Amino acid sequence: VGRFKIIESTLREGEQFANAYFDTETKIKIAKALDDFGVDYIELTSPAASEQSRRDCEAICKLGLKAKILTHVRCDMRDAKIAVETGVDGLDVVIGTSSFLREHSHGKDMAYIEKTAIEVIEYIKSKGLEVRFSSEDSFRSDLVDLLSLYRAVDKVGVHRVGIADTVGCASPRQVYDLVRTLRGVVSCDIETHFHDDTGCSIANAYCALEAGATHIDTSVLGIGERNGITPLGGLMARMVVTSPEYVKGKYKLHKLKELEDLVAEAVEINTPFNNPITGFCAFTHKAGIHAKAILNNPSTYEILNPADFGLTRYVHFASRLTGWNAVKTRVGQLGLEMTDDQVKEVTAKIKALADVRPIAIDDADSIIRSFHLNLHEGPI
Ligand code: HCA
Ligand code: CU
Repeated sequence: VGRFKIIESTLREGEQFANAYFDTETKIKIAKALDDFGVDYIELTSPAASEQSRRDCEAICKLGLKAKILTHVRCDMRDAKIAVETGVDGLDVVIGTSSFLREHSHGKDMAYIEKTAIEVIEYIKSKGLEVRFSSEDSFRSDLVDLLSLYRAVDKVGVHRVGIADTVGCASPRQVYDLVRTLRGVVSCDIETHFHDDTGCSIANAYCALEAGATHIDTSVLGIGERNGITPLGGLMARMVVTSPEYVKGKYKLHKLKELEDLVAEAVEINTPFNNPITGFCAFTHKAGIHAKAILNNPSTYEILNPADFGLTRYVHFASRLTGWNAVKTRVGQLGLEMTDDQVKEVTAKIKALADVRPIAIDDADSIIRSFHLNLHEGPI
C-alpha cells in the first residue's frame, strides 16, 4: 500500500469535465503545477482528438518536466501512430471490454480486441515508449475474458495493465477482489481508475493499493466525466495517514491548495466545503468539547495535521456551542488579559447572544473587547 505512483489525469479525464476548457497556456500552467507538486505521470488528451490537442501535447512534452508525459488513446493503430510522434514518454491505451461497450460502442469481439491490443502494444514498444493497456468498464466485463486478455498483453511485455471503473459502480471489496485476482495473473504493474458516481473513488483507490495495484489515476478536485474520479487531494489525505513518510517525502503537500485553486479557477468552480484538506472548514473545530481538547492536543480531534499542507486550524468561538477554553484562546489572540472566571463570564454573554441569532467573529470579538474594557473602567 505504501509506495504508489500517481497518474495525474486533470489534463485528460479532467478535460472531460462539463465545465472544462483548457487553452494552451492554461494546460501548460497546470502541467507545471502538477510537476512541481511531484506527480509521477501527467496524462494528456489524445492527440487524435483534435489538431490543437495534438499541438498542446507536443508543447507539454517540450517543457522538460520531471514527470513522465503520457497520452491516452483508443486501442487503434491509427491513434497510436499519431501519438508516438508527439514526444510523449508513453501511451495509455484503452478499449471497452464490457458487453455494454462491446455491443453498443465499438462493436468488436474479444478475439479482435486481443489481436489489436497485441499489435498496438508491440508497435508502441518498438518505438521505445512505455505502454499501458486498460479495459474500460472492467467491473462489468466477463472476468474470464478479462483475465485472459490481461495475461496475453502481459506476455508481450506491456508495462502496466489498467482496471477502470468507468461507471463508478464498484464497491471497495469488489475492487480488492478483482485487483487481487489480477495480481496473481500478471507480473506487470497494475494501474487503476475509479469514477465517483457512488462516492467510492478514494476508498476504491485505497483498496486497489491494498490488493497490489501500483498506480492510481487522479485529477485535481476529482474533475472528469460526470461527477469525476479519485481526487488528488482526497487521495493525499487518505495516503498521508497510511504512509506519512512516503507521502510527505514525495509530494509537496503545501502546494496542494494552490494547485486546486488554479484548477478550480480554470474550470470556474468553487472548492466544495467538505473537500478533504482544503474545504473551508476542514480544520475548523466548533463544539466546546472539541475546542477544549484540540487546544490541549490537536491529535484528539484531527487525523491530518493542517501544517503538513501549509494550512492552519481554526477554533470556532462565536456560537451557542462555544466553551470557555476557546474564548480564553481568543482573548489571548486579542492580546487581552482575563482571569478564568472573567473568561467564563464573557463566554456566557457570547452564548446568550448566539442563542438569539447567528453571530460573526466580529460580534464575539466586540463582546470580548467591551467586557474587557468594563473590567478596567467600570460600567459606563
Ligand atoms: C472514458 C475512458 C476512461 C479510461 C480509463 C483508463 C474510463 O470512459 O472516458 O484509461 O483506464 O473511465 O474508462 O476514463
Ligand atoms: Cu474515466
